[in-house]
Amino acid sequence: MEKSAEGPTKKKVVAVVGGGLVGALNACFFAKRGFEVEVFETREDIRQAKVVKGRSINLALSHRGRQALKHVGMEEKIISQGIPMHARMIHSPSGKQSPIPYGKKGQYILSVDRANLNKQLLTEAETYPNTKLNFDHKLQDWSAETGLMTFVRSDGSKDQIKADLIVGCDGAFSAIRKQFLRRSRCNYSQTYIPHGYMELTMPPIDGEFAMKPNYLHIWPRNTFMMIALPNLDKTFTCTLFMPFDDFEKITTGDEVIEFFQKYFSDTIPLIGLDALKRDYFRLPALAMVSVKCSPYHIGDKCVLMGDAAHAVVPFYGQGMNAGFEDCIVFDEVMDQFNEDFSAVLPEYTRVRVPDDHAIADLAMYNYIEMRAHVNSTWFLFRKHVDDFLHFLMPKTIIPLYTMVTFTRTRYHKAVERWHWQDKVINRGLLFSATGAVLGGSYLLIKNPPDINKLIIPAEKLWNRVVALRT
Ligand code: FAD
Ligand code: EGU
Repeated sequence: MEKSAEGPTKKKVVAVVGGGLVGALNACFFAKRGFEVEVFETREDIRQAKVVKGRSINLALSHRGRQALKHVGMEEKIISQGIPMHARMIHSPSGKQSPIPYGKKGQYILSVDRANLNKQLLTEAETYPNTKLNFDHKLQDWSAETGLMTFVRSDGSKDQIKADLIVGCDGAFSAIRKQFLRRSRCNYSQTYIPHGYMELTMPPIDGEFAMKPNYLHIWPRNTFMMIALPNLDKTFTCTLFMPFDDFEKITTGDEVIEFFQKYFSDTIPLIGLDALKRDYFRLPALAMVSVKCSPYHIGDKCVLMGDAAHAVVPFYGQGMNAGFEDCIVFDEVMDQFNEDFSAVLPEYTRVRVPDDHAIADLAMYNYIEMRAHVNSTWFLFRKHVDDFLHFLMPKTIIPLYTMVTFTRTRYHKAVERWHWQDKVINRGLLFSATGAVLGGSYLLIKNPPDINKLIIPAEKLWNRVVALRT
């Protein structure tokens, strides 16, 4: 099929490469504008497939992602199948659980099922008569000069297709992006972090959630960390983050139990001894990569969005949210420049690169901070300090995660403001010791400490305050 030969009266053809979360959503955005949309996806139709393999079973959906869904009329449908998480639940090594709300009532994030979200978006894209989904189409190569794309199918056959615009939504290992790297003045960097992740399922107990459902459960243990998000079937998906070296050190079922006994003992009866011994070895730990590039476009022919443009480490829960926001930003620029690709594409790069790079940096920063010194005491302490400062100066100090998670403040502006707030806080610390006294009292009222345990931890905390301020 030769799509560009369909004559001048036809609406332009947009090829969306990748039918993952961002590709499927983008198909809706372009279809809504009336383009002829062709989606090309390597995998078979996941709505028909029996087992859907792939990473991360559920995801945290927040404001930016929701706004994008709203643009295509999908917000209500998706949130009705998500589980609200109003707070984090911090699990200490002793098994003590402490909730920390995300914000005021009504400020919550949602745990959504990746496969279900992807299926719903594909089905929505298909409701537009001007959209066609092509599964079992793996992009092998394309030409930046002619825009000709070559797809291979599982039977070995090939398809060659042209489009007016190619939208690369083919994920962190994007085949579309490969052509960008061969061009002059294209920047690219990729970093694998030393940590891997492994997903474990916590089944329901007597037909009910094994832990409180409306929380993002966190076990912060410096270099090790576990996170659990609830699913509609009353299971939790627990994600264990740990350096690959440590994953490899554990080689027997007994060693798994020993390790969990030491760091996550409260979860052993909930996941189940036998399940734990078995599931730990079912799949190897998976890698996490951070990718940055710029520009995001080639001429008026091709543009990258989602992980293809910016894979971020998951330590801010923003990868999908940022990719969904890419779609809104592109849509806004399309309005501004009357769908003239030769103007829209450079402008999209200009406005979006600084923001995507900012969230990539923030996620990496949080990864480094968490593994360096975030145990459960520190996590609780930091969040209470942030909340207290916000409580003291609600207009001046807004926690970073609030700007990132609950607003559409441009990511790079959120970072700028965060640095500025830090300066204000430092000045406050310098000129008034009362702040510290008030902060201390606030913490004491919120968490009456065990006096016997207070003396040494207080000193440790102070060392960390010093470390943080330098
Ligand atoms: P993908 O989801 O990777 O989709 C790419 C699609 O392109 C796939 O369907 C693939 O089959 C297809 N494809 C690939 N190559 C080709 C080709 N050559 N030809 C045709 N098709 C191709 N984000 C959040 O917002 N919140 C979270 O809580 C969160 N948690 C995460 C936890 C973990 C452990 C990880 C690893 C990530 C997490 N993320 C989270 C990030 C999120 O998963 C990604 O940002 C998101 O999936 C990106 O979507 P995408 O459509 O750009 O890429
Ligand atoms: C990691 C893996 C807590 C899902 C960052 C918070 C994440 C998620 C946090 C994963 C953390 C870390 C934030 C949200 C969210 C917190 C956030 C991280 C969802 C700063 C499925 N992170 N995640 N920050 O504040 O803003 O609760 O796999 F442990 S949601 Cl690492 Cl808000």
